[in-house]
Amino acid sequence: MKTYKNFIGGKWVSSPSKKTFHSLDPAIEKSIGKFQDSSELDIELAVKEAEKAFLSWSETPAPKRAEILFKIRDLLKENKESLARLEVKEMGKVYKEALGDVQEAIDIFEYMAGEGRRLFGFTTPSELKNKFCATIRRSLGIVSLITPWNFPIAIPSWKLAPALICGNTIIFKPSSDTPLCAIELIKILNQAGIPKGVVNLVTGFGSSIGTSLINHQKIRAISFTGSVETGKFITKNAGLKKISLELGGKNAIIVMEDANLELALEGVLWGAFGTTGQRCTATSRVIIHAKVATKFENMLVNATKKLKLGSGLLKTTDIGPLINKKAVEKSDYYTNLGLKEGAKLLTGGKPLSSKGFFYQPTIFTNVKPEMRIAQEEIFGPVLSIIKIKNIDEAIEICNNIKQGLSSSIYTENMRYAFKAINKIEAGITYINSSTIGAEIHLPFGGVKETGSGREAGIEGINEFSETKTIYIDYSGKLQKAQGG
Ligand code: UN1
Repeated sequence: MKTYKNFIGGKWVSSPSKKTFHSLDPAIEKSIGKFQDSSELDIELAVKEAEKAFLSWSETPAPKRAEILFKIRDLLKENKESLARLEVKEMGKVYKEALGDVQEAIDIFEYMAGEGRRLFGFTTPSELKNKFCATIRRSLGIVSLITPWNFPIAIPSWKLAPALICGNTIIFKPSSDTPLCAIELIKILNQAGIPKGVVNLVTGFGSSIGTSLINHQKIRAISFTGSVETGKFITKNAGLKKISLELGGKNAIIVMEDANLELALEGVLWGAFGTTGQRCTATSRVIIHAKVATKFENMLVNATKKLKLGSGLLKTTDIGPLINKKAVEKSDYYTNLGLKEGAKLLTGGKPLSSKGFFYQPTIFTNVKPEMRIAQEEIFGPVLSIIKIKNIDEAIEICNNIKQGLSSSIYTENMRYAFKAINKIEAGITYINSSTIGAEIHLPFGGVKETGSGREAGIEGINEFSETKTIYIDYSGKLQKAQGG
């Protein structure tokens, strides 16, 4: 069994903790390698290296930094299939989706490399004569990137690419469920020529290194994707650091009485059961007009029963395993809870008895909006159907949750669509498309307990740079703004 190391200061090193942990293939419950169970000492070391590397990296002209990012894009392209296969092995998603995950990484490195020749500030007139006003962007310093397992190549890349183009140095802690994907990604960054100390990878658990990653005095910003619970912990413990948090959702698809039901069916299947329901953007509620509910439920149950569970490497597989045993227990817990709460189980509701962390795609109907299965994020293939009588009720129920990441409405009615755009409390609203499928050049993030900040697109640049305002007075005399 191979033991993998941390990457600190340009070298692969073992943790002084001398402890390791395993990463499992969730389809067969077998270890794929041993990884450093790091301690605070590793973070200390990584911060030192990141600090040493900062001056030279932040002073490297952004178009030069971009050349390395373009190289990373090229290497990701070259290694797309092998990275995708590794993702299937370590995380379980089906191969086609894994290819999409790597493609998202390719896209964001390309986009952010392009930013190397932009990183725009702006100029604006002064209220005074002979005075020039502008803004520039500056690097933040050392940033901490803490990433989940569900997009083990894409989400780290969403954070690494903008952090790098903005000239920051990085401490990167990937999920303890997908350390090997992170290691392979870092190998590519290293091969592309990222200077030593600029990106430091430390594997391990939030329980042992999370706190120092969050409150280390030298770390200037934290970008985290994961649970609400950890998000709240970060907010409490980070002090005055710049924080960006993406904490998931309880995303709904609204299906109105005039919707194209075939289209809505495809959107619901993809949103609820794609990636085995393990996306922050996954569809976990269908809010449907009572007039079409029974018809749609029949269509949905028939289609769901045809979905095949299995290894993500098999062409015949529609749904891969969940990430680990705990995730299976969580889906099962919510299924039992749904039954207790009085919802009606239409299909699924059980783990598979074979090896691997598989759970049947599960659909409940007659769900009341306030039931816990309709309120709490399950992060598994468990879907709740709620019936409504009109658009206002649909939007009210859609909004009556703690989080607000993604949302969707299927309708042919422009008035319904614009009402959804204006009234739904979420960072993303799709019209006639599922709740998943964000593109990297648009901002990604949410409202309420989904957290703060926006990743990707130009707003990703804002997360990893700070603005300096410049006033240049060339009048040769003291001019007073606001007249004195
Ligand atoms: C996530 O689940 O955290 O929009 C990210 C999507 C993907 C990204 C999901 N492009 O579903």
